[in-house]
Amino acid sequence: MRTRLPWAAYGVLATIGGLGLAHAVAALTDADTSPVLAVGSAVIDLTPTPMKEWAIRTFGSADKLILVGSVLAGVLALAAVAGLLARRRIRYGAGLLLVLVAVAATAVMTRPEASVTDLGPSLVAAVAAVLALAWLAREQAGAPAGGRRGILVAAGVIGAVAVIGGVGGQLVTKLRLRPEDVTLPDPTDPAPPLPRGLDKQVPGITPFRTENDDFYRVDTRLDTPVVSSEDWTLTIDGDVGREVTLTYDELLALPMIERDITLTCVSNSVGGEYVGGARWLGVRLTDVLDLAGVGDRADQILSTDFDGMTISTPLALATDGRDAMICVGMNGEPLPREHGFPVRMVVPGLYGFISATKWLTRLTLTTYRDQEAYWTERGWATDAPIKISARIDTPRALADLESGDVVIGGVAWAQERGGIAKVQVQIDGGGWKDANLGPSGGDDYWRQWFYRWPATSGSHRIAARAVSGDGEPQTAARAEPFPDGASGLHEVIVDVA
Ligand SMILES: Nc1nc2c(c(=O)[nH]1)N[C@H]1C(S)=C(S)[C@@H](COP(=O)(O)O)O[C@H]1N2
Ligand SMILES: [Mo]
Repeated sequence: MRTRLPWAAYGVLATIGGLGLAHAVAALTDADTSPVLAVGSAVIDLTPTPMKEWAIRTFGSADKLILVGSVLAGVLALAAVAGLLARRRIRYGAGLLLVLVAVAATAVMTRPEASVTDLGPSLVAAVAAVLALAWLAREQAGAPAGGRRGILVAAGVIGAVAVIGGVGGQLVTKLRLRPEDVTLPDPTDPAPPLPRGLDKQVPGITPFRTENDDFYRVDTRLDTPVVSSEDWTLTIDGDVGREVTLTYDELLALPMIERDITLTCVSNSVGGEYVGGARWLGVRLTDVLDLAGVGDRADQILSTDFDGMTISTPLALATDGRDAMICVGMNGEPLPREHGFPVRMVVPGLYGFISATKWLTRLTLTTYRDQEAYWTERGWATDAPIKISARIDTPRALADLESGDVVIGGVAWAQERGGIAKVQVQIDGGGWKDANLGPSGGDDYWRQWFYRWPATSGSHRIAARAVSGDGEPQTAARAEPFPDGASGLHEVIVDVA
């Protein structure tokens, strides 16, 4: 036992050294090819949808951290085994390390837009880890005579490489993530000023406008892509009259519209956080499509991001007169990198997974029969309008309240259904009472609401429901997010003293 434990540690140390160095190389070249992240991304792509949904529900926004942590833990466990094998024969240990790197390299190369240079970090990891293990093994062999000094030096050097590589890689990535300095044009078709919401009046209510830093983020990536506006182009191809490619400056030269739109994720559970309201600046999608001239066979717009990830949007819905946009700005600033810099799509009324492509580079006019997008391959719906929904922001579930005047408040949305006409509140299964609505930010934007409740002591159940402007009530029928969005009423239980 005493002689084995150090060998397990050598395996782990050698692997950490290799990974640290690979992380630095990845940061200096292209941020997504770090071996651990590549394996994590592959796991995301290969995970069956129900399990992915379970992970999102259970871990919320920590899901990716937990994923990367698990991958790392698995790798280090195998690295310990590699160390133990190396005790018998260095070749065996090195062999297992090479198998690990081969798995990572496969994950790297199966990314849609992978190129041979993306293998750099994995190769560095392989060479560094094997050399490190060999060094430790040699010092260990000489240990009885030469004492422990040689091993300590080797371990120190390898540890330092791991730390410097890891921390250095993070610093370089941080630098690369700095926003680019671009100037956006003023909208030719501006949005009216957003009215003052209920933010001040109703403590605990969701702000009427979501700040960029607070805007939910949902995508399949483990890193934040760095796409430069100078290298960026948008190509419109497929069933078109002529293929068109636009540069960033050419896009900015087109007429700009500005709209307040509430974005929603299909993975949002009833009462969940994956929804946000922002002011978007961009070009009308139909203006861009018109440059190429859409043919008469296409029924979907297959959009592709810089890395080959695809999203499909029903052509008929995207071009039915709604304010579908190719966006460059969010809340008065260039798009943040997390939200798709330099250019993304936003289509009001459709869940993000069939409309809101970030880091957009291509629009292909095609058919659902001919081509499938990322989530279509995984069983999600192709037609997924956002479901009418009211959320209770305050009081929080299981809150302890004082009896007397309690203000219940939240937000509700019914994009492309005439907005919100009514929100109603129900206490303990009694009659539905109309809530007060905040000002309107337009039909594609959410609406704040509040209801004054004379709370009496005891445990109470509060429910809310919305009715859309075109007269459709929110359904109470419960559905999970898969395959076309959650439904049901948001309810919270509170305790009144
Ligand atoms: N390139 C790319 N775009 C994407 C995604 C993605 O995984 N990759 N996720 C989509 C989903 S599911 C949603 S809900 C929205 C979320 O946009 P946000 O992160 O800016 O809130 O982006 C969409 N655009
Ligand atoms: Mo989503």
